[in-house]
Amino acid sequence: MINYGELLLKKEPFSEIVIGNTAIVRAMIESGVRVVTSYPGSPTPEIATAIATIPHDRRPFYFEFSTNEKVATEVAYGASVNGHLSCVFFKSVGLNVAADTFVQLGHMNLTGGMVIVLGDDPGAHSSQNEQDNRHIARLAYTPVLEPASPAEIYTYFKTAAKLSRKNGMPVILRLTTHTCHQKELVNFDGWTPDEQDSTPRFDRKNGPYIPITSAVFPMKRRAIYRLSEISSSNEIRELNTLINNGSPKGIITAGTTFLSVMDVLKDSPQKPDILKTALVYPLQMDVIRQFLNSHDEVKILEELDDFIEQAIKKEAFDAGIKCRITGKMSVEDHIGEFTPDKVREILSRDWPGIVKPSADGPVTAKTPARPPQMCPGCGHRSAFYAIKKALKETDIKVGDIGCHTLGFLPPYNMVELLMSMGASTGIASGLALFNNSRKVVCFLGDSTFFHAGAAGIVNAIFNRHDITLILMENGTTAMTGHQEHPATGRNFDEITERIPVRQMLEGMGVKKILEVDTYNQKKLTEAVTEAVAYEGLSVVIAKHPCMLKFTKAQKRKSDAPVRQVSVDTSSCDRSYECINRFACPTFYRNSDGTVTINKDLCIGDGSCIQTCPVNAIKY
Ligand SMILES: Cc1ncc(C[n+]2csc(CCOP(=O)(O)OP(=O)(O)O)c2C)c(N)n1
Repeated sequence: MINYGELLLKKEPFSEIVIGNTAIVRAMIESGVRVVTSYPGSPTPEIATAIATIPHDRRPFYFEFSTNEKVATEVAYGASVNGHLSCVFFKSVGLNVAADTFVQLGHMNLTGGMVIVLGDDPGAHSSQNEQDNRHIARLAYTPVLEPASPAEIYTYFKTAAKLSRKNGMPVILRLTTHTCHQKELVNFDGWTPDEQDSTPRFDRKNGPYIPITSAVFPMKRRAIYRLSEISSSNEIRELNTLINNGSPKGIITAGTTFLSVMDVLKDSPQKPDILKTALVYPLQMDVIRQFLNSHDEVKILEELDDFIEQAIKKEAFDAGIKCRITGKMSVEDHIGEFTPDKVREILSRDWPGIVKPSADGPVTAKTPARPPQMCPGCGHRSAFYAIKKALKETDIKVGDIGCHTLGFLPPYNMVELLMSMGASTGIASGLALFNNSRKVVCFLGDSTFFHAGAAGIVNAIFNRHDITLILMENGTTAMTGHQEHPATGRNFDEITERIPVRQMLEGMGVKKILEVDTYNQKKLTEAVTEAVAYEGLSVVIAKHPCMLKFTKAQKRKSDAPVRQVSVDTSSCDRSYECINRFACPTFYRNSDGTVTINKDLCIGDGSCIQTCPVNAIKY
């Protein structure tokens, strides 16, 4: 097995097949990054997984999971203005949380430099939307580099770090789900460790660092000037790819779409020329103009919005360039990933003489659909099963982001509205206004409580909203891979002060708090009934450790076989409570109507035993 920790610290050059999220860590090390921060979110958490392979005492930089993306950005900013090269990484929608600080960064003088690694999610594999963060980068005057593969992630990061430090400006490295998770053989350079210099270099003379009235215009001017410095730099010019096939037609593209274009054109007899731009904001317009001027027709292929298309068309118009430029032609061109299938579909539609439609039609997934579901033994399942018994069909149920979002699934149907991390309490408060007949119940995970949930709870107390909050405390940030959070008693590297959820709630002034283990279903049903009847904000802490995390830890400790449940067919009355209402995937109904368990799935937690009306489930 590869020891990634040793590999990432190697002083000599080496080659290895790695995913993008691992390649980037070596780039951080070689660039001399001193401070790295994050809040977990797909597709980037494996960057932290790679960091964790390096022993804490040998790690050349400091790393923390901060409480949310905004705080993570602020910690990285503080380190940068203290003279240390820093990096923050998070998922697409994390930028919305960080935005208040992020939008300001381009205006500041980041003396140490700062790379912002954004994991965008075309295809919305694990996000509530496909937001194209190039728009937000533009709003914040922040340059964006977009690599297509792990090898490019590695080189682009190093260039981003260098340019950021040189220009005192943040640089975004925009990754997507597929660049993060793709595997490729990457040739890594050697690395000479720096002296670990801890001299704080913050000097207000490098400012202004107080963006008020008189400072705002000069700061904005400087941001715009620095943007053009970065966009005209030779370092970035060297990252562009130009493929000259001697064609009057050309394609301008970026990121992983480039790989799809290459794939589709493999069997095309008349290959157009291709320009892959490394910098997607701002564009290197001299390079673009030259490409347009040397072609009769140029097609712009980019995932999600017509972002570079608009900039290129404006440039061509202003410069009076005669080349015909086409980009997005339909709504569907703005939606989903630009996989080879999708690029073939577009090119065969727009350039039928060059690309033929696939003879077999679009390749459809051959694997059976696998909808998301809670794990066997999940405490959230037990909670939803019990809570459903306490609520009326007409009660309004507001969900939040996390594994417990899956409570929206049948048979529970316990989530009817969902928005963004920490939003449930605020939304519930709004639903409780001018509402004299329907109770409002909302759910919140423990990591999300610290991330963005607390403010909504304080608001509910402050403004006397009549809602019930069910805090689903499973002792981890489960959905993104079991990261620690402030109530777990550990940070990324060490034991730390625990910040208990209950004490926080008491400190905020919540008067009605009930706490129940979700495996005690009867007690939880009673607690929720009592909480819903209470006037004002009531909180039920529905707690049970994440069983996936727990069983993994158990397996590490011992290989002893886990006990499992079985169904006594002689006493089973075939009411199918375990399948139809508890819905643990372990149970299945045979063709003869009997119920058995899937031994590959059952973890022996026994939370199902109490659901059987005739006690037919036994260890
Ligand atoms: C702004 C934002 N940041 C990060 C994420 C990624 N994310 C999705 S679920 C989740 C964890 C939620 O943890 P918790 O609230 O404890 O619920 P659990 O999954 O443990 O039930 C995170 C970090 C996101 N969706 N949005």
